[in-house]
Amino acid sequence: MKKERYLVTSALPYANGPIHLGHIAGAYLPADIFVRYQRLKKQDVVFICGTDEHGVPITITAKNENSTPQQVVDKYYKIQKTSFEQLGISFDNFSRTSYKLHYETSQEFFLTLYNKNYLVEKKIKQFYCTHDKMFLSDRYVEGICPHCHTPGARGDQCEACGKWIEQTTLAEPQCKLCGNAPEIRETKHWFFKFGEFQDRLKKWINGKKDWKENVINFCNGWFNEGLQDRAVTRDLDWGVPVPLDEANGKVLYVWFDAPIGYISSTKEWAQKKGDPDLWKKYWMDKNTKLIHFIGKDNIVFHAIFFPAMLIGCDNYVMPENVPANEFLNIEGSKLSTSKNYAI
Ligand code: B3M
Ligand code: ZN
Repeated sequence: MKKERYLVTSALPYANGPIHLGHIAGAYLPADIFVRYQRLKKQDVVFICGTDEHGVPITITAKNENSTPQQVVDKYYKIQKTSFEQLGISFDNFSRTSYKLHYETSQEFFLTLYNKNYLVEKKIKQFYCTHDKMFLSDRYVEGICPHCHTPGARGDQCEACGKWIEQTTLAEPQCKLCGNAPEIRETKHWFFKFGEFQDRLKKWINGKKDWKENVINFCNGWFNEGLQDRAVTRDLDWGVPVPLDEANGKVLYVWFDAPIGYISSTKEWAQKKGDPDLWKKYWMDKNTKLIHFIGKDNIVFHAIFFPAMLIGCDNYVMPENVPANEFLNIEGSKLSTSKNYAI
């Protein structure tokens, strides 16, 4: 019998705290069960993971712990890796998005999309904190969600309704660092033209018969509203530098570089095996079944955002499935590292 080839990924945990039971139940244990089953069936399986070491969750933790982002990720990478080993989660490779190989892979990806005209430069308005002297990307600002009106919505996404937020539409915005109301200033960013991929994505997802209903419904909600251009760069001093001369001081949005981490981790695995090109068989041969195990808060990134990037770059396989699991609640509340509510 011909072997089936699987590339299985578990969401890359932010290296901003120890992993908790919610992570394990959502993205790691189910993936590990699936992988072990396929291995027993003698299928060709590679199980990929690693720490997500960029973005505001890391820089905010650094501020809170009075240390640097580098110290934070070094500390939690070790703690998380050890936890996964002790739990017996059987990754074939556990990498880090701060590795040079990942920087190169992400920058190459950005340039490919840029050269194909899928990225456009735009001047936009962003919140700026005059006290902390910085633009308030993503989680640096919180306010009232313009869609569902829940307080505590972040500058990139509202956890309550799951919608993406154009940060200047938040009501009563507050800087997460000092609590002051930010002012609005102009800055320049690169936007990925998601709209161009809507028809292909919609057709692709709605042709899936074995995906979880919650995932398909969630995606259709996005398509009904219409996919919009989204900024994939940020004004931050921690992250993968944008590989353009005129982007001095800007970095890639963490949700742009993080999923590419699956590719760089597979590259690292291939290098360790002594066959550096082996990763291509898993990412570029259409017979591969790519499966992303995630928690349900990451659906849009894995079923829409990353697949659009993959289509934009050509010759990559598309996910075969995106099993997204529900949150594990304790006493009615979701476990969360950033809210410090976890076991
Ligand atoms: N680090 C979010 C999370 O831990 C994010 C996942 C990245 S997967 C590419 O929920
Ligand atoms: Zn501030």
